[in-house]
Amino acid sequence: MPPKSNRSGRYDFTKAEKKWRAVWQKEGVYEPKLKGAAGKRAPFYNLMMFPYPSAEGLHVGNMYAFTGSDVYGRFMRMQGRDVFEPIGLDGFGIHSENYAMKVGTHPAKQAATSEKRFYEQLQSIGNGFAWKERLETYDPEYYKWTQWIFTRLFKAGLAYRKKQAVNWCPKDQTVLADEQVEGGKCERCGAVVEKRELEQWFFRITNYAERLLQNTEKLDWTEKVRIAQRNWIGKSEGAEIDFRISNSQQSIKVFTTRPDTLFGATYLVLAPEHPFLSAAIDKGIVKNGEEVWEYMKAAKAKSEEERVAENKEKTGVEVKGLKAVNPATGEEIPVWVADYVLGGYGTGAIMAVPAHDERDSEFAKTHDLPTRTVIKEEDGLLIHSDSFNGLTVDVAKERIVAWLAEKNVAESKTQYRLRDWLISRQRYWGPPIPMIFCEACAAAKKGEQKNMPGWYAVPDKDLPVKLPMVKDFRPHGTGESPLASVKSFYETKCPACRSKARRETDVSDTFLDSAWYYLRYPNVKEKKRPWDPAIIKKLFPVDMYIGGAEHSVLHLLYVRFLALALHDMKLLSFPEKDGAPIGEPFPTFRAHGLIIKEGAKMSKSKGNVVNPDEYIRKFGADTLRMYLMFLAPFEQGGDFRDQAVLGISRFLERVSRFVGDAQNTRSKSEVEEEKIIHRTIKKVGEDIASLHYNTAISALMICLNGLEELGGASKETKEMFVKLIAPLAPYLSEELWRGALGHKKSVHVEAWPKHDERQTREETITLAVQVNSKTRANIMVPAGMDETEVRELALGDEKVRAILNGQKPKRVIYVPGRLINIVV
Ligand code: ANZ
Ligand code: ZN
Repeated sequence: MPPKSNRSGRYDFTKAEKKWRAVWQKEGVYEPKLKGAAGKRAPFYNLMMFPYPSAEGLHVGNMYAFTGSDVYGRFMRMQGRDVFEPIGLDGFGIHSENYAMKVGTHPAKQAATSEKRFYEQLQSIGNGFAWKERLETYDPEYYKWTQWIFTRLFKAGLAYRKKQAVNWCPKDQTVLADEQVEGGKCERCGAVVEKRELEQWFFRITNYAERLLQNTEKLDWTEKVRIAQRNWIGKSEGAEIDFRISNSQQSIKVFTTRPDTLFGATYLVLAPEHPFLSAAIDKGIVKNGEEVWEYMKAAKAKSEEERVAENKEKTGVEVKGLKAVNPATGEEIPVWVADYVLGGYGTGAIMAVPAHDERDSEFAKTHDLPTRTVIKEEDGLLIHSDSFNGLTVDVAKERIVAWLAEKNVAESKTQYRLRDWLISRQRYWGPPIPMIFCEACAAAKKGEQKNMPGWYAVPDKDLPVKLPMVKDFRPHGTGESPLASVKSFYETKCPACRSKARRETDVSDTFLDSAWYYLRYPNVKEKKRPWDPAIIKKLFPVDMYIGGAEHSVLHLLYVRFLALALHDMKLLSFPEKDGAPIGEPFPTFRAHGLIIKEGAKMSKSKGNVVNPDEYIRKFGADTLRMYLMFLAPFEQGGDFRDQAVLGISRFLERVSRFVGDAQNTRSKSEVEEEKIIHRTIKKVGEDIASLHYNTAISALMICLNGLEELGGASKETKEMFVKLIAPLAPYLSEELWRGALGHKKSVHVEAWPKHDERQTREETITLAVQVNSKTRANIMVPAGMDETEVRELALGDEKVRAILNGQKPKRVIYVPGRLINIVV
């Protein structure tokens, strides 16, 4: 619960906030000029990640992120830029659908309710949103183009179908997204999640792996997010090596980053998914087929995380009746199946080198398998490796691959961890995948893409494929989307031969909705095309993108992939900026921190969720905004403390009184006044530009203290001060600007004040503090400080006090500009 308000009634924020919101809207203060040539003001696209309308309405975490982004946007507007700061709702998807199910309503109905609530809240927080350009991903006007993008990716060969195992909850009888699986269990009911094989749509993001990786180096992004992307793409350079299976014509390819350790490969391990296994069992050449089969089945039901967990027991079964041949030594080595080898990475098979690989070593110990050291610990050179002995690892890597390549049993290979983007969701609340399958064309081997007989994209004129309103939107447990039981939906005609055909009934992943929303914002009025090339050229790439670090990978990679792909298809074109490669939508990205509540994570069960509405009602939006920004550096996040809100509330009251007071228009010292305000201008400007809002706010507090001590300030000083708080406290600043200070136009379109450099020069000097002529500390003091003050400072220094330990100084010698010596 927020503490009691301490408002004195001087500034009625509830009234003022309502009034200024209406005025801003009427005057179009936050509506930039999107069309036509850039006017006097260069455009600035200030983007924040849009929210998905969760159950509880706007969360204080959203508010924290939005305010931080808005402060920056307002600052840029005052720097003379024509700022575009849009907002919308990411309302399609599993989150929203699950919530609707939980409260027993239809997702479409719930969306309407959430929309109303969210927009009301978003209005109240005081952001400079361009309200005319808002969008909702579930609006057919929007998802028409989401579907259009899908069809373009399909036509470019970047969308394809493949069978893949999906998470299946046996209790809820539904497919789950990866995010809905926690520790191998269903997040809703706790049942152990199984795997099911389903035909699904994928986007070929892996085609872009190298470019995404290379480009990452040139983006001005929060470092940890860049690192996360690099790791997610996970480039590994190594080789594929063939191991022949003895007494057969077949061989198994392994992927290794350490071909230099080949002489130490003492057994081979196949992933339980490896196709060679089931084939060999079918042919009857596996002596313990039954046992291997059981193991394969059990392993496939486990989650990947579980399988690769470091401390996990390394289980496995020897595949009896099979032997592999180490191509370097010619030795026969055993073949095993083990779930620590993943089917979806590399070739799904490894050469095990227990002497030099941690996991292999554990496995070998557990199952009593041989180990051979091939790299000497002392000097790192090869041993037990024939003609390669004595080489360094790096040289050996190359030479061994070259040697095997000549015999045609190896080649260099670059491997990425990144997988293709799984688009299909067997759910209801999403945009239907705009594809049609025709049996007749499939039989005749016809289709839009050579390798996908029978498949056609829905023609543009038939978009959007509208999501039908169906009562029965819940997953049916068949592994199919609920749309698969809506005949009127799926029955259609083949776009090519007009025979009876069937629509795809899966919907697409929510991440597709959010992979292009930023392109649509300035184009929401376009009816006939997704975007106007002139607007794109003028406004893109986005100047500043702010959002959560939890989106380091999925969203932030998808969105980059899609922009690059659309560029390559010539469907999108915007210029390069700030050294970011062409087609990169976000040259600058900053991740904000997270808010906790009095040391604990906010959660409904703990009852400590901060509801912004209550604080806004009690203290006004400005107080909450400023408090949130004062907590900690924006990129770090911090701890929300109820009582601390009062401090900011009092500060804003003081600002209101000080600026509004018509009596105090003169200070005791104009010289001091100038110094104070110019230093503040400099400091606040630098801090806001680097998102250090907390220190900007403390500078404003120090400034007000100083001015109050001087007993007043000129109108000019007050005006400058009001401009400085404008990005942080948009309502109060406007009230003072147009009220007490008597201006007609909004403070938010004013130019940021310029500081006078001469006034800001800090004339400080460093003094050595000695105790009995031995230097014990250094202190910084203003150049003109008098001796008594310097003495006090020196004696108060912590280190000096520790040394004096209560002794009274006999004498203090002061050498101005150099040192102060305390004799005891
Ligand atoms: C032999 C070896 C010796 C390996 C050694 C490592 C160290 P990164 O860097 O992540 O790409 N590996 C290959 N495919 C795998 C799969 N499907 N599942 C589990 N592990 C797999 O890792 C590449 C290394 O991981 C490969 O190099 C392989 O083990 C293993 F001293 O081969 B190595
Ligand atoms: Zn057909």
